[in-house]
Amino acid sequence: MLKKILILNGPNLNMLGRRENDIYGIDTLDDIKLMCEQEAKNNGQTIVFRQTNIEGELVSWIQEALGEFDAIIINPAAYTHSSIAIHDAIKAVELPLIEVHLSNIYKREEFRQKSYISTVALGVICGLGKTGYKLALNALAEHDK
Ligand code: CA2
Repeated sequence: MLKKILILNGPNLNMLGRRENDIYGIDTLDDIKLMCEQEAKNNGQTIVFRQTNIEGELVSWIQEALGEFDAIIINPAAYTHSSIAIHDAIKAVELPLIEVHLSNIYKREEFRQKSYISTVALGVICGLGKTGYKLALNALAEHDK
């Protein structure tokens, strides 16, 4: 079982619950963090939950996860659709990683329908709101059991 999980969140996710509630729901990122802490506890996992608006910070955190964490859950937000740097970092560390999106990116604008992350992810969850984070933790708890 993959026990130590790093959960990363990209740009503007710190705004959750304040705007665009119709797309992203009413929960704040702190609410999602609390839900993840609860789920991880039930699963016997430990988590570190982070958010940044800076692409390079995500790259550094992914690199630093090597030897520190068993797996990564990431919502790269808008960098999903543009970041070769995040793609390369994920490929380099070879840690199991689940890509999560609150919204169904395939039902939205065409520019959101391309992910640079999916090809280096173990799995992808989108369109299920905050439940996607919970499902990702549960999938990692089951992985390689
Ligand atoms: O559906 C998702 O989780 C996304 O990763 C969210 C990103 C978006 O760029 C991706 O295409 C899909 C945007 C997060 C921004 O969240 C906001 C929340 C409230 C107000 C403004 C932005």
